[in-house]
Amino acid sequence: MKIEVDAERLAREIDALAAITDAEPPAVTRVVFTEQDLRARAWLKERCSDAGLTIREDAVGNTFIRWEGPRSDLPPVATGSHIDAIPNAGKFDGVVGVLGGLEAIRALRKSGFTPERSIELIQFTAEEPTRFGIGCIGSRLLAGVLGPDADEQLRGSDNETLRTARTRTGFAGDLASVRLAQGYYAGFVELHIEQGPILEREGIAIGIVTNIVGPASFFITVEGQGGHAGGVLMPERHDALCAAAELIVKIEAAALASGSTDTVATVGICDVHPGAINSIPSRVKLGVDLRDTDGMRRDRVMEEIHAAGRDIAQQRQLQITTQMLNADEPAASSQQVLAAITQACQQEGLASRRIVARAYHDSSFMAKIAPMAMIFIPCRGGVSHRPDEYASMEHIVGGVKVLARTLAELSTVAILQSVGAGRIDGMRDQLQV
Ligand code: HGY
Ligand code: MN
Ligand code: MN
Repeated sequence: MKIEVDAERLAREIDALAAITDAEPPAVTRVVFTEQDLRARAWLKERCSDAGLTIREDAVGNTFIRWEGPRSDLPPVATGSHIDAIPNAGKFDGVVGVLGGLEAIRALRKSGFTPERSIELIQFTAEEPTRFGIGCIGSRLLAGVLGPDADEQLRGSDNETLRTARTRTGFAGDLASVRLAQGYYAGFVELHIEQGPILEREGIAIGIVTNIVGPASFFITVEGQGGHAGGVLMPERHDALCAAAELIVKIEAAALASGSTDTVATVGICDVHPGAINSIPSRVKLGVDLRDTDGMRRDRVMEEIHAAGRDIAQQRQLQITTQMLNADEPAASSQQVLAAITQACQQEGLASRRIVARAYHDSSFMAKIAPMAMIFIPCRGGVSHRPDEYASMEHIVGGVKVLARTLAELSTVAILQSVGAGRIDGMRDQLQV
């Protein structure tokens, strides 16, 4: 089967989508449920109906674009990613997986391939945490990691609940209806830029993702005593920012001392109150992001951070409290999907290597209900979440071809019914490549 990708059209589509932004190009800002998000969704749906695919949206705006196969009695296979973008981001994060997924379907149709199982492309709502404080809301709800109570529990930065925001933008219905059962999909594979430097540094075209880190995020609030920057002498102070600064260094030290470079910790938010140059900070809110491929090790580091907070609170006579946002398990890829991706790389003659995903993805949650794996392509300098994020069309086309072949393989009934049979074992042998 020869897979031909229309690289020009795909490049035009990536640029057209990037132009739907709340930021000055080349930066992309497209926060969920904003006008730009809705414009981008409408634009995507138009491209998908032009391609002759059927479209359905669920109560939170996850969008399901389906290529119907004759065996509608069997669970479909799926691919997908996100088109929302954090402020001042690039144009490839998530988009490569959505537009690349659409192109993979178009290329398969053009090659004359007909799937036995249906193939579905999913555009997930709110992969980024920008508006509601946690990411992957659409895929968490779909996989049952979040329940319908998220409607009232999740509040946006503008204090709007998820229910108000989604219904205001036209996504009505009971949030419980978003949930898909275990086994709803026979397999899920996501194409994404690596958002790290390894593939480019090693000159390798495809990363076959074996596992995705487990993300945790939480707010730490330090409540001290404010006062006049001149009138309060140093020994009498309970300066919230000095305490926070001490804790930030302890957070970094805890991650560095975990025993593995797979542990990463970031304090990405530091809100200082009242934020006046001549006023002692009375309150500081820190936003902490802590990840690891090993959930136990991550939780151990998290406990060390909480203990450091308790010590600092005691020494400096102030309050330190924590509000957990999420602490998700790492996700492991399915051998079956990994074998299909490996075979696809060989058929396309593309060098590949196994790799860990250090960003989280919708695949992290799709792994809860379906055999999952991811396909990474290199991005320049490993840069992401910045306007200079860049992936070459050569690498994008390579990723789309591997995705197309993987979907073709997974949509073949035999492969999924022969799990454990010779065919999978044969592919598993190749996996040792
Ligand atoms: O933060 C992440 O890992 C993802 O890009 N939302
Ligand atoms: Mn991202
Ligand atoms: Mn992403």
